[in-house]
Amino acid sequence: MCPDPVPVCAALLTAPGRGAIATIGVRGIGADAIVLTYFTPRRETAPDSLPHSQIRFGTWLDPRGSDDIDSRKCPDRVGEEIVVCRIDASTIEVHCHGGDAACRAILDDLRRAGARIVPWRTWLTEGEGGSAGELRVRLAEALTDRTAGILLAQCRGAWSRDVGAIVRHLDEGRNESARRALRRLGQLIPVGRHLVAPWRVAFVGPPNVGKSSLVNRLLGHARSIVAERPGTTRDVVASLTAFDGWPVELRDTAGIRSTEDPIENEGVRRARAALDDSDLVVLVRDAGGSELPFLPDARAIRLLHVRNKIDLPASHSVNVAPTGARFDVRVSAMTGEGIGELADRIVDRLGVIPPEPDEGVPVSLAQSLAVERALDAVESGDTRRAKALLDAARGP
Ligand SMILES: Nc1nc2c(ncn2[C@@H]2O[C@H](COP(=O)(O)OP(=O)(O)OP(=O)(O)O)[C@@H](O)[C@H]2O)c(=O)[nH]1
Ligand SMILES: [Mg+2]
Repeated sequence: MCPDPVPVCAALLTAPGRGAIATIGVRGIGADAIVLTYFTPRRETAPDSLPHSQIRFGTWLDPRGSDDIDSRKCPDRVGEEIVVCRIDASTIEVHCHGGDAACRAILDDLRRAGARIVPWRTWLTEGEGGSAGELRVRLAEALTDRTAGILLAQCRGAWSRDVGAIVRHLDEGRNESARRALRRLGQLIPVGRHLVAPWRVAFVGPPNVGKSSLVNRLLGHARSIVAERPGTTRDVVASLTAFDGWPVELRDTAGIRSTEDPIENEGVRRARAALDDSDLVVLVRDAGGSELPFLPDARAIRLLHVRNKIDLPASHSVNVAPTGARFDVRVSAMTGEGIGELADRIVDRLGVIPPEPDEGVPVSLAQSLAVERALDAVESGDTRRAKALLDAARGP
Protein backbone atom coordinates (compact mmCIF):
# COMPACT_ATOMS: atom_id res chain seq x y z
CA MET A 1 0.00 0.00 0.00
CA CYS A 2 1.40 3.38 -0.94
CA PRO A 3 1.51 6.24 1.52
CA ASP A 4 -0.76 9.24 0.84
CA PRO A 5 0.52 11.56 -1.90
CA VAL A 6 3.10 14.01 -0.52
CA PRO A 7 4.78 17.01 -2.15
CA VAL A 8 7.82 15.04 -3.24
CA CYS A 9 9.42 15.20 -6.67
CA ALA A 10 11.91 12.82 -8.24
CA ALA A 11 14.08 13.02 -11.33
CA LEU A 12 16.62 10.97 -13.23
CA LEU A 13 19.69 13.20 -12.80
CA THR A 14 22.11 11.29 -15.01
CA ALA A 15 21.69 11.03 -18.77
CA PRO A 16 19.29 8.30 -19.90
CA GLY A 17 20.76 5.32 -21.72
CA ARG A 18 23.47 2.81 -21.00
CA GLY A 19 25.95 3.41 -18.19
CA ALA A 20 27.48 1.75 -15.17
CA ILE A 21 25.48 3.76 -12.65
CA ALA A 22 22.63 6.23 -12.63
CA THR A 23 21.44 8.75 -10.06
CA ILE A 24 17.87 9.54 -9.16
CA GLY A 25 17.09 12.54 -6.95
CA VAL A 26 14.16 12.55 -4.53
CA ARG A 27 13.27 15.83 -2.86
CA GLY A 28 10.56 17.23 -0.62
CA ILE A 29 8.85 16.76 2.71
CA GLY A 30 8.38 13.05 3.06
CA ALA A 31 11.22 12.04 0.72
CA ASP A 32 12.62 9.78 3.49
CA ALA A 33 9.34 8.00 3.97
CA ILE A 34 8.94 7.32 0.27
CA VAL A 35 12.49 6.04 -0.17
CA LEU A 36 12.27 3.88 2.94
CA THR A 37 9.11 2.31 1.57
CA TYR A 38 11.29 0.46 -0.91
CA PHE A 39 14.81 0.67 0.45
CA THR A 40 16.17 -1.75 3.06
CA PRO A 41 19.63 -0.67 4.27
CA ARG A 42 22.16 -3.37 5.09
CA ARG A 43 23.08 -1.56 8.29
CA GLU A 44 20.43 -0.86 10.88
CA THR A 45 18.92 2.61 10.36
CA ALA A 46 16.15 4.49 12.14
CA PRO A 47 12.87 3.22 10.65
CA ASP A 48 11.61 6.55 9.34
CA SER A 49 14.63 8.66 8.41
CA LEU A 50 17.99 8.37 6.71
CA PRO A 51 21.08 9.75 8.50
CA HIS A 52 22.45 13.13 7.41
CA SER A 53 25.68 13.26 5.38
CA GLN A 54 26.01 9.48 5.29
CA ILE A 55 25.52 6.92 2.62
CA ARG A 56 23.72 3.60 3.03
CA PHE A 57 24.16 0.52 0.92
CA GLY A 58 21.18 -1.78 0.64
CA THR A 59 18.41 -3.18 -1.48
CA TRP A 60 15.56 -1.55 -3.37
CA LEU A 61 12.76 -4.08 -3.43
CA ASP A 62 10.30 -3.98 -6.24
CA PRO A 63 6.92 -4.21 -4.52
CA ARG A 64 5.02 -4.85 -7.74
CA GLY A 65 2.71 -7.82 -7.52
CA SER A 66 1.99 -7.09 -3.91
CA ASP A 67 0.11 -4.37 -2.09
CA ASP A 68 1.76 -5.29 1.15
CA ILE A 69 4.90 -3.30 1.86
CA ASP A 70 5.95 -5.84 4.46
CA SER A 71 6.23 -8.45 1.72
CA ARG A 72 9.68 -6.96 1.03
CA LYS A 73 10.89 -9.20 3.81
CA CYS A 74 10.03 -12.26 1.65
CA PRO A 75 13.29 -14.16 1.11
CA ASP A 76 12.56 -15.22 -2.49
CA ARG A 77 12.18 -11.68 -3.87
CA VAL A 78 15.23 -10.15 -5.55
CA GLY A 79 15.85 -6.41 -5.27
CA GLU A 80 18.18 -3.90 -6.91
CA GLU A 81 21.36 -3.22 -4.94
CA ILE A 82 21.68 0.51 -4.52
CA VAL A 83 23.39 3.24 -2.54
CA VAL A 84 21.28 5.92 -0.91
CA CYS A 85 22.74 9.24 0.13
CA ARG A 86 21.01 12.03 2.01
CA ILE A 87 22.23 15.33 0.55
CA ASP A 88 20.39 17.75 2.85
CA ALA A 89 17.28 17.97 5.01
CA SER A 90 14.92 17.37 2.11
CA THR A 91 17.01 15.77 -0.64
CA ILE A 92 18.05 12.16 -1.13
CA GLU A 93 19.99 10.64 -3.98
CA VAL A 94 19.50 7.05 -5.06
CA HIS A 95 22.47 5.60 -6.95
CA CYS A 96 21.42 2.52 -8.87
CA HIS A 97 22.66 0.47 -11.81
CA GLY A 98 22.70 2.41 -15.07
CA GLY A 99 20.52 1.57 -18.04
CA ASP A 100 16.86 2.17 -18.65
CA ALA A 101 15.29 -0.81 -16.84
CA ALA A 102 16.65 -0.20 -13.32
CA CYS A 103 15.97 3.54 -13.46
CA ARG A 104 12.49 3.12 -14.88
CA ALA A 105 11.58 0.53 -12.21
CA ILE A 106 12.71 2.83 -9.38
CA LEU A 107 11.01 5.89 -10.88
CA ASP A 108 7.80 3.85 -11.35
CA ASP A 109 7.94 2.85 -7.68
CA LEU A 110 8.46 6.46 -6.65
CA ARG A 111 5.56 7.58 -8.83
CA ARG A 112 3.30 4.93 -7.31
CA ALA A 113 4.32 6.16 -3.87
CA GLY A 114 3.11 9.64 -4.79
CA ALA A 115 6.26 11.39 -6.04
CA ARG A 116 5.96 13.75 -9.01
CA ILE A 117 8.47 12.67 -11.65
CA VAL A 118 10.06 15.70 -13.31
CA PRO A 119 12.74 16.21 -16.00
CA TRP A 120 16.22 17.06 -14.72
CA ARG A 121 15.93 20.67 -15.88
CA THR A 122 12.82 21.14 -13.74
CA TRP A 123 14.63 19.47 -10.85
CA LEU A 124 17.43 22.06 -11.11
CA THR A 125 15.24 25.11 -11.66
CA GLU A 126 12.79 24.19 -8.89
CA GLY A 127 15.59 23.20 -6.53
CA GLU A 128 17.72 26.31 -6.87
CA GLY A 129 14.95 28.66 -7.83
CA GLY A 130 15.06 31.68 -10.17
CA SER A 131 18.24 32.69 -11.96
CA ALA A 132 20.45 30.33 -9.89
CA GLY A 133 18.40 27.35 -11.15
CA GLU A 134 18.60 28.61 -14.74
CA LEU A 135 22.38 28.95 -14.37
CA ARG A 136 22.68 25.35 -13.20
CA VAL A 137 20.77 24.20 -16.28
CA ARG A 138 23.04 26.25 -18.53
CA LEU A 139 26.09 24.79 -16.84
CA ALA A 140 24.83 21.30 -17.64
CA GLU A 141 24.26 22.39 -21.25
CA ALA A 142 27.69 24.04 -21.72
CA LEU A 143 29.22 22.94 -24.99
CA THR A 144 32.94 23.10 -24.13
CA ASP A 145 35.21 23.12 -21.06
CA ARG A 146 35.94 26.78 -21.71
CA THR A 147 32.30 27.82 -21.76
CA ALA A 148 31.58 25.57 -18.74
CA GLY A 149 34.36 27.42 -16.86
CA ILE A 150 32.69 30.76 -17.60
CA LEU A 151 29.31 29.44 -16.44
CA LEU A 152 30.85 27.94 -13.32
CA ALA A 153 32.26 31.36 -12.42
CA GLN A 154 28.71 32.79 -12.73
CA CYS A 155 27.31 29.96 -10.56
CA ARG A 156 29.89 30.97 -7.93
CA GLY A 157 28.64 34.54 -8.01
CA ALA A 158 30.82 36.44 -10.52
CA TRP A 159 27.85 38.11 -12.27
CA SER A 160 26.03 39.16 -9.11
CA ARG A 161 29.29 40.40 -7.53
CA ASP A 162 30.21 42.53 -10.58
CA VAL A 163 26.69 43.90 -10.97
CA GLY A 164 26.61 44.64 -7.23
CA ALA A 165 29.84 46.63 -7.66
CA ILE A 166 28.23 48.71 -10.45
CA VAL A 167 25.22 49.43 -8.25
CA ARG A 168 27.62 50.63 -5.52
CA HIS A 169 29.41 52.89 -8.02
CA LEU A 170 26.05 54.44 -8.87
CA ASP A 171 25.07 54.75 -5.20
CA GLU A 172 28.28 56.59 -4.48
CA GLY A 173 28.14 58.85 -7.53
CA ARG A 174 30.97 57.17 -9.48
CA ASN A 175 28.98 57.23 -12.71
CA GLU A 176 32.02 57.07 -14.98
CA SER A 177 33.21 53.84 -13.32
CA ALA A 178 29.69 52.42 -13.61
CA ARG A 179 29.56 53.36 -17.30
CA ARG A 180 32.95 51.72 -17.95
CA ALA A 181 31.94 48.52 -16.17
CA LEU A 182 28.61 48.40 -18.02
CA ARG A 183 30.39 48.89 -21.35
CA ARG A 184 32.64 45.97 -20.49
CA LEU A 185 29.62 43.79 -19.64
CA GLY A 186 28.10 44.89 -22.94
CA GLN A 187 31.22 43.65 -24.78
CA LEU A 188 30.75 40.26 -23.16
CA ILE A 189 27.10 39.84 -24.28
CA PRO A 190 28.02 37.91 -27.49
CA VAL A 191 30.19 35.46 -25.55
CA GLY A 192 27.44 35.00 -22.95
CA ARG A 193 25.00 34.21 -25.73
CA HIS A 194 27.23 31.46 -27.12
CA LEU A 195 28.02 29.44 -24.00
CA VAL A 196 25.27 26.91 -24.68
CA ALA A 197 24.52 27.73 -28.33
CA PRO A 198 27.34 27.63 -30.88
CA TRP A 199 28.50 30.44 -33.15
CA ARG A 200 27.22 29.64 -36.67
CA VAL A 201 29.71 29.79 -39.52
CA ALA A 202 28.52 29.15 -43.10
CA PHE A 203 30.88 28.10 -45.91
CA VAL A 204 29.51 29.61 -49.09
CA GLY A 205 30.86 29.94 -52.63
CA PRO A 206 30.63 28.75 -56.21
CA PRO A 207 30.41 24.97 -56.83
CA ASN A 208 33.52 22.81 -56.64
CA VAL A 209 35.79 25.33 -54.92
CA GLY A 210 36.34 22.94 -51.99
CA LYS A 211 33.83 24.12 -49.37
CA SER A 212 33.05 20.58 -48.24
CA SER A 213 36.73 19.64 -48.28
CA LEU A 214 37.54 22.65 -46.07
CA VAL A 215 34.77 21.87 -43.59
CA ASN A 216 35.90 18.24 -43.44
CA ARG A 217 39.50 19.37 -42.81
CA LEU A 218 38.44 21.68 -40.00
CA LEU A 219 36.32 18.92 -38.43
CA GLY A 220 39.02 16.30 -38.85
CA HIS A 221 36.67 13.77 -40.44
CA ALA A 222 34.81 13.26 -43.70
CA ARG A 223 31.42 14.68 -42.68
CA SER A 224 30.39 15.94 -46.15
CA ILE A 225 30.65 14.12 -49.46
CA VAL A 226 33.45 15.51 -51.64
CA ALA A 227 33.46 14.89 -55.39
CA GLU A 228 35.15 16.18 -58.49
CA ARG A 229 31.92 17.21 -60.16
CA PRO A 230 30.27 20.51 -59.20
CA GLY A 231 26.89 20.46 -57.45
CA THR A 232 27.73 17.69 -54.98
CA THR A 233 26.42 19.26 -51.77
CA ARG A 234 22.66 19.84 -51.90
CA ASP A 235 21.66 20.51 -48.31
CA VAL A 236 23.05 22.57 -45.46
CA VAL A 237 25.27 20.11 -43.58
CA ALA A 238 25.77 21.36 -40.00
CA SER A 239 28.44 20.00 -37.65
CA LEU A 240 29.48 21.04 -34.18
CA THR A 241 33.12 21.63 -33.33
CA ALA A 242 35.18 24.02 -31.21
CA PHE A 243 37.95 26.49 -32.06
CA ASP A 244 40.10 27.59 -29.15
CA GLY A 245 37.42 26.30 -26.77
CA TRP A 246 34.60 28.28 -28.42
CA PRO A 247 31.70 26.17 -29.75
CA VAL A 248 31.20 26.61 -33.49
CA GLU A 249 28.66 25.09 -35.85
CA LEU A 250 30.18 24.74 -39.31
CA ARG A 251 27.60 24.82 -42.10
CA ASP A 252 28.63 23.38 -45.41
CA THR A 253 26.32 24.60 -48.18
CA ALA A 254 25.53 23.90 -51.83
CA GLY A 255 27.67 25.72 -54.40
CA ILE A 256 25.74 28.78 -55.57
CA ARG A 257 25.07 28.94 -59.32
CA SER A 258 22.15 29.23 -61.73
CA THR A 259 20.82 25.80 -62.55
CA GLU A 260 17.74 24.10 -64.00
CA ASP A 261 17.99 21.17 -61.56
CA PRO A 262 15.14 21.65 -59.04
CA ILE A 263 16.96 19.78 -56.23
CA GLU A 264 20.16 21.76 -56.71
CA ASN A 265 18.07 24.93 -56.89
CA GLU A 266 16.58 24.14 -53.50
CA GLY A 267 20.13 23.61 -52.21
CA VAL A 268 21.11 27.04 -53.57
CA ARG A 269 18.06 28.59 -51.90
CA ARG A 270 19.10 27.01 -48.57
CA ALA A 271 22.69 28.17 -49.01
CA ARG A 272 21.45 31.76 -49.52
CA ALA A 273 19.24 31.44 -46.45
CA ALA A 274 22.27 30.22 -44.44
CA LEU A 275 24.06 33.43 -45.47
CA ASP A 276 21.51 35.52 -43.59
CA ASP A 277 21.23 33.17 -40.66
CA SER A 278 24.90 32.84 -39.65
CA ASP A 279 27.25 34.80 -37.42
CA LEU A 280 30.00 34.60 -40.05
CA VAL A 281 30.15 33.67 -43.73
CA VAL A 282 33.34 32.12 -45.05
CA LEU A 283 33.30 32.96 -48.76
CA VAL A 284 35.40 30.35 -50.57
CA ARG A 285 36.97 30.65 -54.00
CA ASP A 286 39.57 28.55 -55.78
CA ALA A 287 42.05 29.10 -58.54
CA GLY A 288 39.39 28.63 -61.21
CA GLY A 289 38.16 32.18 -60.97
CA SER A 290 34.44 31.32 -60.90
CA GLU A 291 32.39 33.89 -59.04
CA LEU A 292 29.10 34.00 -57.20
CA PRO A 293 26.17 35.36 -59.21
CA PHE A 294 25.86 37.93 -56.39
CA LEU A 295 28.04 39.27 -53.61
CA PRO A 296 26.82 39.22 -50.02
CA ASP A 297 26.54 42.63 -48.44
CA ALA A 298 29.63 42.93 -46.24
CA ARG A 299 27.89 45.64 -44.18
CA ALA A 300 25.13 43.22 -43.17
CA ILE A 301 27.19 40.05 -42.76
CA ARG A 302 30.59 39.33 -41.29
CA LEU A 303 32.63 37.92 -44.17
CA LEU A 304 35.92 36.07 -44.40
CA HIS A 305 37.38 35.73 -47.91
CA VAL A 306 39.20 32.45 -48.35
CA ARG A 307 41.21 31.27 -51.32
CA ASN A 308 41.37 27.44 -51.44
CA LYS A 309 43.51 25.03 -53.52
CA ILE A 310 46.73 27.02 -53.19
CA ASP A 311 48.56 23.75 -53.88
CA LEU A 312 47.45 24.13 -57.52
CA PRO A 313 48.97 26.64 -59.92
CA ALA A 314 46.40 29.36 -60.62
CA SER A 315 45.01 29.19 -64.13
CA HIS A 316 43.68 32.72 -63.64
CA SER A 317 45.17 35.52 -61.65
CA VAL A 318 43.07 35.05 -58.53
CA ASN A 319 45.03 36.88 -55.95
CA VAL A 320 42.48 39.34 -54.70
CA ALA A 321 39.04 38.79 -53.27
CA PRO A 322 36.03 40.20 -55.13
CA THR A 323 35.99 43.20 -52.82
CA GLY A 324 39.36 44.21 -54.20
CA ALA A 325 41.03 43.49 -50.88
CA ARG A 326 43.50 40.65 -50.49
CA PHE A 327 42.15 37.31 -49.41
CA ASP A 328 41.98 37.00 -45.65
CA VAL A 329 43.34 33.45 -45.68
CA ARG A 330 44.91 31.22 -48.32
CA VAL A 331 44.57 27.51 -47.74
CA SER A 332 44.72 24.07 -49.22
CA ALA A 333 42.09 21.64 -47.99
CA MET A 334 44.11 18.98 -49.80
CA THR A 335 47.46 19.49 -48.02
CA GLY A 336 46.17 21.17 -44.85
CA GLU A 337 48.28 24.29 -45.40
CA GLY A 338 46.72 27.35 -43.77
CA ILE A 339 43.96 25.39 -41.98
CA GLY A 340 45.18 26.39 -38.48
CA GLU A 341 45.26 30.02 -39.57
CA LEU A 342 41.75 29.67 -41.00
CA ALA A 343 40.43 28.47 -37.61
CA ASP A 344 42.18 31.40 -35.88
CA ARG A 345 40.79 33.92 -38.35
CA ILE A 346 37.27 32.54 -37.93
CA VAL A 347 37.52 33.20 -34.17
CA ASP A 348 38.97 36.70 -34.80
CA ARG A 349 36.26 37.59 -37.28
CA LEU A 350 33.50 36.33 -35.01
CA GLY A 351 34.73 39.01 -32.62
CA VAL A 352 34.92 36.70 -29.62
CA ILE A 353 36.02 38.70 -26.57
CA PRO A 354 37.10 36.26 -23.85
CA PRO A 355 36.23 37.22 -20.28
CA GLU A 356 38.95 37.37 -17.64
CA PRO A 357 39.00 34.43 -15.21
CA ASP A 358 36.15 34.85 -12.69
CA GLU A 359 34.75 37.88 -14.53
CA GLY A 360 30.98 38.48 -14.52
CA VAL A 361 29.28 37.70 -17.85
CA PRO A 362 25.62 38.24 -18.80
CA VAL A 363 24.45 34.75 -19.78
CA SER A 364 20.71 35.19 -20.28
CA LEU A 365 18.62 37.43 -22.50
CA ALA A 366 17.22 39.16 -19.40
CA GLN A 367 20.73 39.93 -18.12
CA SER A 368 21.89 41.20 -21.53
CA LEU A 369 18.86 43.46 -21.83
CA ALA A 370 19.45 44.76 -18.31
CA VAL A 371 23.06 45.66 -19.21
CA GLU A 372 22.05 47.45 -22.42
CA ARG A 373 19.17 49.33 -20.82
CA ALA A 374 21.18 50.24 -17.70
CA LEU A 375 23.95 51.63 -19.92
CA ASP A 376 21.39 53.72 -21.83
CA ALA A 377 19.97 54.93 -18.52
CA VAL A 378 23.41 55.90 -17.14
CA GLU A 379 24.27 57.70 -20.36
CA SER A 380 21.06 59.68 -20.19
CA GLY A 381 21.72 60.51 -16.51
CA ASP A 382 18.91 58.33 -15.10
CA THR A 383 20.96 56.47 -12.47
CA ARG A 384 17.85 55.50 -10.49
CA ARG A 385 16.49 53.55 -13.43
CA ALA A 386 19.92 52.01 -14.06
CA LYS A 387 20.09 50.80 -10.44
CA ALA A 388 16.57 49.38 -10.55
CA LEU A 389 17.36 47.46 -13.75
CA LEU A 390 20.60 46.07 -12.37
CA ASP A 391 19.10 45.16 -8.99
CA ALA A 392 16.34 43.22 -10.74
CA ALA A 393 18.84 41.30 -12.90
CA ARG A 394 21.45 40.79 -10.21
CA GLY A 395 20.17 37.52 -8.79
CA PRO A 396 21.30 35.97 -5.52
N1 LIG B 1 44.08 20.25 -55.43
C1 LIG B 1 43.11 20.51 -54.58
N2 LIG B 1 41.90 19.98 -54.76
C2 LIG B 1 40.92 20.27 -53.87
C3 LIG B 1 41.16 21.07 -52.72
N3 LIG B 1 40.01 21.19 -52.04
C4 LIG B 1 39.11 20.46 -52.70
N4 LIG B 1 39.65 19.90 -53.83
C5 LIG B 1 38.98 19.06 -54.82
O1 LIG B 1 37.97 19.85 -55.45
C6 LIG B 1 36.84 19.05 -55.78
C7 LIG B 1 35.60 19.67 -55.19
O2 LIG B 1 35.70 19.61 -53.78
P1 LIG B 1 34.42 19.79 -52.84
O3 LIG B 1 34.92 19.90 -51.47
O4 LIG B 1 33.41 18.74 -53.13
O5 LIG B 1 33.89 21.19 -53.36
P2 LIG B 1 32.54 21.96 -52.96
O6 LIG B 1 32.84 23.41 -53.02
O7 LIG B 1 31.99 21.44 -51.70
O8 LIG B 1 31.60 21.55 -54.18
P3 LIG B 1 29.98 21.61 -54.27
O9 LIG B 1 29.44 20.83 -53.11
O10 LIG B 1 29.71 20.94 -55.55
O11 LIG B 1 29.60 23.03 -54.27
C8 LIG B 1 37.15 17.64 -55.25
O12 LIG B 1 37.66 16.87 -56.32
C9 LIG B 1 38.22 17.90 -54.20
O13 LIG B 1 39.08 16.78 -54.01
C10 LIG B 1 42.47 21.61 -52.54
O14 LIG B 1 42.79 22.34 -51.59
N5 LIG B 1 43.40 21.31 -53.49
MG1 LIG C 1 30.22 20.52 -51.27
